[in-house]
Amino acid sequence: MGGNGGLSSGVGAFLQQAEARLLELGCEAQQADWLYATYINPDSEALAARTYARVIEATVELAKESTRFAADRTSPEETRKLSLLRLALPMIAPSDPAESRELTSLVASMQGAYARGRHVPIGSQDPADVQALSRILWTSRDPSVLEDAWSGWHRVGRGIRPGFTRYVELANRGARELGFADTGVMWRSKYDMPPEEFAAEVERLWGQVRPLYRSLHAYVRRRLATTYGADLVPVSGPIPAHLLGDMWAQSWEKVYPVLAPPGDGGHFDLTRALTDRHTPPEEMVRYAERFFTSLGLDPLPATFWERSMITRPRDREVVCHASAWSVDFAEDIRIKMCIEITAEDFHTVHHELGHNYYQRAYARQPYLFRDSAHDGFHEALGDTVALSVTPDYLTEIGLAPPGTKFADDVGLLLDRALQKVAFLPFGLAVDRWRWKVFSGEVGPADYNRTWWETRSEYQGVAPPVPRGEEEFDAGAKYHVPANVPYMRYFLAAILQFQFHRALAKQAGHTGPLHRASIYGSRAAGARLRAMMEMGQSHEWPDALEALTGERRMDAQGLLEYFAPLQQWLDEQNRGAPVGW
Ligand code: X8Z
Ligand code: ZN
Repeated sequence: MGGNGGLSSGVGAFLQQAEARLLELGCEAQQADWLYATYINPDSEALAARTYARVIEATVELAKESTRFAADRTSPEETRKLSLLRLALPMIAPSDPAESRELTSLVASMQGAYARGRHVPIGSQDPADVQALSRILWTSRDPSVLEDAWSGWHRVGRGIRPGFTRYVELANRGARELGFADTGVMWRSKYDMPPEEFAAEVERLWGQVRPLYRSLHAYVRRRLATTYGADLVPVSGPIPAHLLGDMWAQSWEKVYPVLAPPGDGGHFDLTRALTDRHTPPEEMVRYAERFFTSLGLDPLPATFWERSMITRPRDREVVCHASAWSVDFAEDIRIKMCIEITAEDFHTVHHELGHNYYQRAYARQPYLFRDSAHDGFHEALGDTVALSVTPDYLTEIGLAPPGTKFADDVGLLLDRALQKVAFLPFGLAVDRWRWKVFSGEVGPADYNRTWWETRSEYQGVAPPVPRGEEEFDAGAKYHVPANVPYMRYFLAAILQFQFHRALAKQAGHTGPLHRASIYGSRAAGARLRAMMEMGQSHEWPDALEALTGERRMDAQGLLEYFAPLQQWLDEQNRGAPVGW
């Protein structure tokens, strides 16, 4: 046997053992984390932290060991696996066991603090959680009620700040042991390109969509000023964050009724349609499952229905923020959600099943390839499918009775833009801020000021009341205490339109992109499946090409989708201030 073959089999055996060990520890950690997230108590918290620490310890050990294999002596597949070892986790702890336990305990306890957050709203006796407070943000048009719900929820950040500060320190120490300058650099290194190039790539994509966002922002600001008065909504400054119908001002569709194009009387209310027919939570999931099976994908396994958590249990504390799981990295897929019967959750169920269908499609890959091409792909999948929830689709499945009057195209597109275009700068701002925190450019003394500077810069929104450093408003957004990287959602918000455009073409759609639905298209489903089955085995441009024929992320699909709206917004905004 030649030297090359010998070394190569050395690396083969190493990877085989590494993957087996990580799979076993990974399953254990998933099981403990599932128990924790669906039954928060000190024991489940300790177990979740301990099992996660074990995964990190093993990953670090293996990643360090892997440096003994010279890259020129390994096959491309082996080389990719070796580099993925270092990037597999969103957090690396220092190798000191006490510090590693401290870090994973901190993350578990920050998540717990977030889940336990409560505020008694004005006019109520009962503590309300983030879902109930969010509902006030959607429905009330009374600025003082909105401000109270907003400030009340954001107080949760105060208790999260000390843990977060220490977490930044420890997670950075861990990332450095693996050769990254800090945790932010580690996050940016997961995109098959140098981390600096990724930061520039994100800015390029933002540049493509920024004019559309600014047009939308200007229109929304002017209409909100009509509702709330110029005292509250400045003519040319940032919009107060509590008036946009969402706790984080990240998607604005809840305020559609006050922004609707003049004369639009035909807005179909999906929430109303679902509640009128007393849709049970399980049926919400069935709607989404039927969409995926219409594409030729398999029905969900029986265990999905037995093991998922789809409503908030009455007797215990849980993490309600929606998520999708593959507990054994194979067939044991589940969702965890506190489903409410709303249009938003109808959409979120599609989002979560997108994760599950992706997880199941790549389950036959070797362990280290069981992930999406990049994390934006994972987040985009279900949203892509949900873009096909069009008036024609709703009519076809009987959720909208025949003859339902829908809003005209501008109305529909405005509603969609409030969900998707409004989201873009928020999706960007969260990690633009965290990257600076991890790099040390922003220290704890400036956390809150810079959080609002970043949000103001990208989103053009401002806090409703002055915020000092005793607050920690970033901590009031789930993904910050839970250590979930956020740039993935920005990428997904763009990719889903690129996917949708390619799949609509596969499905034989002609005409405007926003009317396309891929429901029932086996051809589109086959494309989707082929891409999902690749998992992380190839660099993401290969996966993108398999689905779309293109190798670059591109916002052109999004711009094409919203083109009629862009034109309409420009007409509406003529002569009015744009920007902040
Ligand atoms: O966190 C989520 C999903 C789970 S991955 C419900 N999303 C982001 C958020 O809620 O902030 C989906 C859209 C953005
Ligand atoms: Zn998701």
